[in-house]
Amino acid sequence: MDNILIIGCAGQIGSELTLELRKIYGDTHVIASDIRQADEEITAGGPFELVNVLEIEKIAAIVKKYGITQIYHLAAILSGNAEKNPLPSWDVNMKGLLDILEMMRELKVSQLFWPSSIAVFGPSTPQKNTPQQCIMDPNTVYGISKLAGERWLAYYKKRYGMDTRSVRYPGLISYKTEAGGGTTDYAVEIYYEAIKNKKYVCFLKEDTYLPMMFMPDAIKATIQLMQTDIDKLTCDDSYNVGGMSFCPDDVFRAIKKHIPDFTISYEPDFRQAIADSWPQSIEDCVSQKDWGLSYTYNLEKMTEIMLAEIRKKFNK
Ligand code: NAD
Ligand code: AKB
Repeated sequence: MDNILIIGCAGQIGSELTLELRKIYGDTHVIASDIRQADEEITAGGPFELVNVLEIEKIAAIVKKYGITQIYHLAAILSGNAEKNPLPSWDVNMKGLLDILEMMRELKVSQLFWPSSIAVFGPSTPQKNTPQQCIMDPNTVYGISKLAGERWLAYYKKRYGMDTRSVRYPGLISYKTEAGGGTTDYAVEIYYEAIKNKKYVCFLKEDTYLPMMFMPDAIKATIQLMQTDIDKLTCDDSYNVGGMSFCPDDVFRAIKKHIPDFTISYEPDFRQAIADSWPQSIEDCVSQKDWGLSYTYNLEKMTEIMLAEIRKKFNK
């Protein structure tokens, strides 16, 4: 029986992935952890530990206490926040990962999921249908940490035979938990502002295309990759995952079909340069072939669900 540790369970992905994994593996077999308190749904639904990923001895003690066999390491500082505080962010993103890899090797924990990002790509990368293998020259502290992290995953796999798995998530959109300080956050905020104030000031330009994905598709993909027979996995660093590609104006128009008096204005900030260095769309045929990546949601379906769920939250 697998015992799973999630590090960073209170965030945008962790708050949904934890609940999904508990449905599959059982509440007591999925240990949630974060540096901050998580929602009651998580803390009351199964084991929860308050811990900083940089305190590796404490994480090792948790691993021994629960007989952990798999780790989902989600704790990170995302692109926008990392640019405000580069060196401390590098520590969380990079030292955090290396300590986990080394601790897993020593304690013989077999399987790791660690997410990478479209941020591994940079200005010299082909921007449309970005392939699995191509030039990667990230110019943000977050992107550099993700690219280095991918290489460390491949290193531990090759050198120590560890089962490390990863996907390059695009921007993720969800209604359960706020987005965590990234460049793609506008695509979450816009739905909240549409419901709350019927207007939104966007920090990216209207025609900034980025790869995006609705959270249920991301959770399904993550679990599918982790459950695939290791012999089928040909990629030793991180798999491309494409999802949709849209720009702020596309989301605005999709929302306007439901809220005709919704308005938008544009005040691009420092995140525009980050977005401009990232791909507009991603090619993910290797993921489709190796582990059956597929999608259920497009912009229209996602918009209907986002608006309905946020309305419920705010009784609007
Ligand atoms: P998030 O910021 O919402 O959540 C991260 C969680 O990690 C937070 O709950 C935070 O409290 C926790 N954390 C931060 N520092 C910590 C520390 N020192 N010790 C323990 N916990 C700590 O981020 P997310 O969107 O859930 O992203 C999770 C992972 O997925 C990250 O690695 C991120 O880079 C990656 N990713 C996310 C997206 C996206 O659009 N959400 C896209 C690509 C990749
Ligand atoms: C961010 O914008 O930083 C994240 C990501 C795409 O990695 N959402």
